[in-house]
Amino acid sequence: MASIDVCYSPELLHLYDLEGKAVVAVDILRATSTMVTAFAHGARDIFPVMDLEECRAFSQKGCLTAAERNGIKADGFDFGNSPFSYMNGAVESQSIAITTTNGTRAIRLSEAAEEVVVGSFLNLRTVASHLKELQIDVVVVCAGWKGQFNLEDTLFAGALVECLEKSFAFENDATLASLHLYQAAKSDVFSFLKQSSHVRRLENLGIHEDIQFCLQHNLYEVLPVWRHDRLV
Ligand code: 3SL
Repeated sequence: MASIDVCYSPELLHLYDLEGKAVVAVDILRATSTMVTAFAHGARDIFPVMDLEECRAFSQKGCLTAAERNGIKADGFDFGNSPFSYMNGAVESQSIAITTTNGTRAIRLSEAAEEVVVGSFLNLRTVASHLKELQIDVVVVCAGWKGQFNLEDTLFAGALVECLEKSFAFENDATLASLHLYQAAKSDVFSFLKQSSHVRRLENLGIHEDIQFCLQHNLYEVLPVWRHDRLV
């Protein structure tokens, strides 16, 4: 039986061997939720990059560009990191280059895996079905915040473990803890996260709707997958 494991921060990835495994990269607030939303609204492909200048250069190649640092849209880019910006038809059939504080980093640092998919509550069921079919070992890579643990990505990991618990083995405490945390939170994930650091950070920036939006389960059926140099 294939196994599922949870890595709470990209800084811990050196402890994991990703070879031959599937990674689910997750940044619930908000990068991977936003990418899933962009694909659901017709984006052709997404180039997640780690650096602002590298991202900016994609505009020369005909891409839309998006950048966020510390929750704020960076100057000179087409979009920030709010899922609502990607819903008005602007990304239909477009290529987008995006850089965010933590989420794009989690994706790019997972490239050694056999397959990298982008997960969020918005496409939870689709991710789970795909992994059940794939039947290879899975590592959920939580983006965290600047190397530190965060609650929202861990809750997603627990939700995914709950979906897969009958078909995947799990042995380590990180996986078990994420499952228990999600089971404690799932009746009202929003309230559970009220005190969490990134929810407070976003609320201090006046960002409220994005939080509720990103916590919705199974709104979309898209599955962004890493292919060569981009998500498709
Ligand atoms: O860290 C990230 O990648 C972002 O998702 C953070 S924010 O929600 O845009 O502030």
